[in-house]
Amino acid sequence: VKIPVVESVLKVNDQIAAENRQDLSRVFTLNLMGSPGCGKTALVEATLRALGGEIRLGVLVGDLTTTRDAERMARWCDRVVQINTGQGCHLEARHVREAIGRIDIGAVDALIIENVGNLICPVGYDLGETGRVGMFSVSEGDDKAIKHPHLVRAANLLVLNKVDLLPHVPFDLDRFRDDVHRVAPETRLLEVTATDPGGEGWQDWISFIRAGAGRGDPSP
Ligand SMILES: Nc1nc2c(ncn2[C@@H]2O[C@H](COP(=O)(O)OP(=O)(O)O)[C@@H](O)[C@H]2O)c(=O)[nH]1
Ligand SMILES: [Mg+2]
Repeated sequence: VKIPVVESVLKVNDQIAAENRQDLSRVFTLNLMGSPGCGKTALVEATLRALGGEIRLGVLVGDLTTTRDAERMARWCDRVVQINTGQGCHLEARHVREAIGRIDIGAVDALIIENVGNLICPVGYDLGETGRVGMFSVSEGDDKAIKHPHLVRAANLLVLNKVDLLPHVPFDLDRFRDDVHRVAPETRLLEVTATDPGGEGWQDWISFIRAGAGRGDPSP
């Protein structure tokens, strides 16, 4: 007897991600993952403000139901697509596939995908991105990196946001840095304030995007 087997969701996802990767071969595509409220949209907004006149940027943003984030970002960029996932706690490659069909992807050098706010579910789904950015913020507490090692390990770059709040919240920065280093010794950690950009971490973020723009391959 031949028993029918349903292909795994992840296998199908990987196939679609490979198609995305092909279509995005000249687009520096970042999959931005972090908890709800860590400042993902704020980081994207500040990036659009800083680089919008210089680099052709596009944004995809995943959210359960609203278009609030897309509205915030559309103030700075014409190429914004909102993806509503309904009950889904993460973006999948098929969402990105559909969304890149809605913008003139040939006119985009760098694409930021704000994933659904979640530190766990998005990690398992390849979207066809060039690189993954893991984001935390100081108001979440200094234990979040060590408690989410899969995200930390999966990320090509880590961002710690809201460092302006360090004087006001209990957050042991050395401990956080040590934890990150222990889990992913090679991965850079940029410390930023998305709502008041400036300083070394912010400059490194801007340089990272400038260096990648127009390249969809992760090699240097
Ligand atoms: N103090 C401070 N607040 C921030 C910073 N970045 C974002 N926020 C605030 O944190 C809240 C959540 O930000 P948002 O960008 O919506 O986070 P998202 O859910 O990850 O997209 C908003 O009220 C932002 O104004 C920051 O660097 N410092
Ligand atoms: Mg957001």
